[in-house]
Amino acid sequence: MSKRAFITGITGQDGSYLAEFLLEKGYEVHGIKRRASLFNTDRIDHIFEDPHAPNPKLHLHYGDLTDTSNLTRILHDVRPDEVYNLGAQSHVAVSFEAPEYTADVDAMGTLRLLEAIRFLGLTDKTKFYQASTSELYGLVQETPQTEKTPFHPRSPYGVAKLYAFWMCVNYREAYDMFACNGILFNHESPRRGETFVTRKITRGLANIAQGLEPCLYMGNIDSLRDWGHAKDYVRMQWMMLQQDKPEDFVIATGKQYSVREFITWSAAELGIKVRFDGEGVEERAIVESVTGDMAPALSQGDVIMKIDPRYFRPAEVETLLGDPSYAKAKLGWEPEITAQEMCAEMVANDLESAKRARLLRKHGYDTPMVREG
Ligand code: NDP
Ligand code: GDR
Repeated sequence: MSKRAFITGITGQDGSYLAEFLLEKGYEVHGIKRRASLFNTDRIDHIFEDPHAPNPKLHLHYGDLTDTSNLTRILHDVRPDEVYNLGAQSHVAVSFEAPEYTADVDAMGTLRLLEAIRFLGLTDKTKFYQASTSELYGLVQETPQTEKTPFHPRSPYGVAKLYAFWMCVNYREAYDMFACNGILFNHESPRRGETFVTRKITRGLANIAQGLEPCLYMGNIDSLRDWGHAKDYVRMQWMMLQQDKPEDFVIATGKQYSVREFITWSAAELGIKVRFDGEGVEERAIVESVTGDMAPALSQGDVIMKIDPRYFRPAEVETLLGDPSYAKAKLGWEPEITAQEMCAEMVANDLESAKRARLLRKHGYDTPMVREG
C-alpha cells in the first residue's frame, strides 16, 4: 500500500513541487483546491490525472481552510499518513490589508486541521507538517537566526503564523502528535507568485527588456533576505516527517543578499548593466549598457526602476539570515541551488513568456502586462 499524503496549498508554489516530489516517491497525493470562477490549477496541470483513469495517484478535493466541516470530512475520507499544511494567505503586505482573513486562514486554519486530526482519532497515524516562516523572527533578536532565536513578528501574517507555530507545538506536547514546524526562510522559483519581490523583478525586467512594460516600481530595496530554491525546501519538508521523533527545523541557505542585488543580477541575466542613482524614494536604476539580444527595447540612460512608497510596509522586516546547521547535522540536508542560479532560472522562464507576449502583441493581440504587486 502506498502512503497517503494530504496537502493544503497544493495549487501554490510549494504545494506543486511537493506534490511532484511525493508522486515520484510513490505516494497517493490528495490536495484541496479552492472554488474560483476561473481555473486555478496552472501549477499542477502537468501532473493532473483524469479522475476517470484507472488508479489515479493525484486527487483534488474542493476545500478551504476556513471551512471546518469540509476539512474534517476530507480528512475522514482520506485518512492520510502525512498532512502538509502549506495553504495560507501568504503575502505579508496583503496581510496588512486583510488581517482578519489572514488570521482565519493562517492561524485558525491550522487549528482546524489539528483539531480534525484529533477528533477523528488520527493522532497516532497522521504526521503533521506546518509551514512556519522566518517572518516569525520579524524584528530580529540575533543574527543568524536559529531554532532558539526568540520571535517578534512584524505583520498580521507573522502574528497569525506565530499562533499556528505554537498550536503545532502544543498538539505535539499535549496529545503526543507527530507535528513539526519547518521554519522556512524565503524560497522562490519560476512558479513563485508574481507579486513576491523576486518574481516581480524577474518578470518585470523581462517585460521591460521586451518593451512590454515601461518601468519597475519597487518598495524597500535595502531589505535583506536569505533566498533559497523551493525545490530544495520541499525535499526538507518531507524529510522532517520521516524522523523518529517530531522536531522543528530552520531551513535556509545561510547567505543573505539585498533586493537591490537581486535587481542587479536579474538585469545582468538579460544583458543589462544597471547603475543606481539617487537616494530614498528618489532612487532609480538606470541602464548603463546593453549586450546581446535579450533587451531589444532598451538603451543606455533608460530608467528601468523607480521607488513607489505604496510598496513600503507599515512595519518592515529589514533583515533575515538563517542558520541551517541543525538541519544539516540532524538530517544531512543542504540546499543544492544557489540564489544566483535560481535567479537565472527565473529570468530565463520569464524572458520566454515575455517573448511570447511580444509576438502576440506584434500580431495585434492584447497582452496587458503590469499587474499590481
Ligand atoms: P503560495 O501563496 O504560492 O500558495 C498558497 C497556497 O495556499 C495556494 O495553493 C492557495 O490557493 C492556498 N490557499 C490560500 N488561501 C486558502 C484558503 N483559505 N484555503 C485553502 N487554501 C488556501 O505560497 P507558497 O507556496 O510560497 O508557500 C507555502 C506555505 O509556506 C505558505 O503557508 C507560506 O505562508 C509558507 N511559507 C512560504 C515561504 C516562501 O518563501 N515561499 C517561506 C516560509 C513559509 P490558491 O492557489 O487558490 O490561491
Ligand atoms: P516576504 O517576501 O515579505 O519576505 O514574505 P516578499 O518577496 O514579498 O518581500 C521580500 C522583501 O522585499 C521587499 N520589497 C518588496 N516586496 C514586494 N512583494 N514587492 C515590492 O515591490 C517590494 N519592494 C521591496 C519587501 O518589503 C520585503 O522586505 C515571503 C512570503 O513568501 C511569506 O509567505 C514567507 O513566510 C516569507 O517570505 C518567508
